[in-house]
Amino acid sequence: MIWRLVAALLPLAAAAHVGSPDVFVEGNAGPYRLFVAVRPPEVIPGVATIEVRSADDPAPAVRVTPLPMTGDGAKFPPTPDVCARSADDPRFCAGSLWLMTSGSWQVRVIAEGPKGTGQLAVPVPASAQRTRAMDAPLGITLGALALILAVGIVSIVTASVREAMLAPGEQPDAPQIRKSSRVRWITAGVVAGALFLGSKWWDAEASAYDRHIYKPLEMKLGAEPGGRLTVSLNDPGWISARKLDDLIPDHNHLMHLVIARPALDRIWHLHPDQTAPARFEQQLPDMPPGEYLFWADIVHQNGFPETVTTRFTLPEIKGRALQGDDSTGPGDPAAKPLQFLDEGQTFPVKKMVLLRFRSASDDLEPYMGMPGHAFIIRKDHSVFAHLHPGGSAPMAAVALTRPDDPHAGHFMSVRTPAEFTFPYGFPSAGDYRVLVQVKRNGRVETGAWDVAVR
Ligand SMILES: [Cu+2]
Repeated sequence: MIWRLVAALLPLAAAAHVGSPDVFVEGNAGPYRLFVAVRPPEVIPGVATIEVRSADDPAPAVRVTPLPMTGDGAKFPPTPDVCARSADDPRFCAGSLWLMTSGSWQVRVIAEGPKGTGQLAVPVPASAQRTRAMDAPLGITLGALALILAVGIVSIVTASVREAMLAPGEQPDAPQIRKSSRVRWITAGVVAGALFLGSKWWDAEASAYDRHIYKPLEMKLGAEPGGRLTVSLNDPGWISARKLDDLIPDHNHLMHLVIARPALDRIWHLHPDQTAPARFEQQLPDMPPGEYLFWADIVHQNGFPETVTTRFTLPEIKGRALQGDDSTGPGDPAAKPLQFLDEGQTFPVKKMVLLRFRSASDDLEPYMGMPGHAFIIRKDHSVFAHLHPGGSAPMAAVALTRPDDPHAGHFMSVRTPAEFTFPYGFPSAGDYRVLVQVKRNGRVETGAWDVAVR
């Protein structure tokens, strides 16, 4: 239908995390410390916006350029665009970049200043998320204009047949009036036919476009009272490039499975083993019966991350104790392993912030190579994000942007500081729960805090 006029072409947003498409990264571009936010556009091809804050004073000049994560395109970055410095804050700049196709992208941030030049690559997954509907005023205006045009064509053709050959002041005779009335109906038919075919063409374009819209993977679960959980992933059909046999480990595991009770009072962070492509298995610990939320983080070979989510009711599980990197918490919500330095603060919507945590003692050990892992979950479960001190981009994707650096996938592997931060921007106003996991004396400890975003 003409009313379904689709305002734009290929909408786009990130698939990693749920309801949290923007990418936030803290890292070094050579000698400069940068905080970068990349906001993927709503349509593809579309414009991503990039915001860069520099920790250095004076701030380096920043330029940005997009390139595919892998393949030949990754070797030939286009000429970078200037990141325009803010008038009120010289350490902040903003820029925009076109992303032309769905897939795994990186934005290269180039900083240049008195200390030299450096680069930081930010992984950006791009996928069409929805069809943007035309807004009502524009639709009504265009519809009215189309109607005027259609009526205009019919009246002009009819009038020309009836009166074009007459001398001034002469009246058309009866046969001419009959002829013009026949022509009116024929013209109206032709115009209606053209409108109908135009509408069909529009629908065909719209449905071709719909096929590019991101369709999340589906997750089917099975659980036995003895604790065997089976996870199978299913592709409902999206771009042909999506495969399920191409997963790569992200901080040591092919899948990070987070299970939470709906009240978010307890989470389980598990790492199922892949038994066949798209098939995983996990031994659960003891768990009370009831409904649970599941989020599974995976990363494809090209660095494209996905979070698969579902709800599932477990029977009472009498399982085995957690092993390896698997963990659960908080055991006692009052006993927090860390101090949240921004506790009680109200956070802004979308703006990049640093969530700051400090350990009272200097005894934190790396947990899967990192000082801490954070899960940000909106209380209504519409947002789920898995963060690390380096940001919201998966470590596996970060590693792909630095193929020559064997440690790129790890924030740090030896010493863990007593204070660390998670860069993030809350996607919407609401109440969130922030869960942070650290390791101490060989045990994973989990803290939970409530955060208000307005
Ligand atoms: Cu993690």
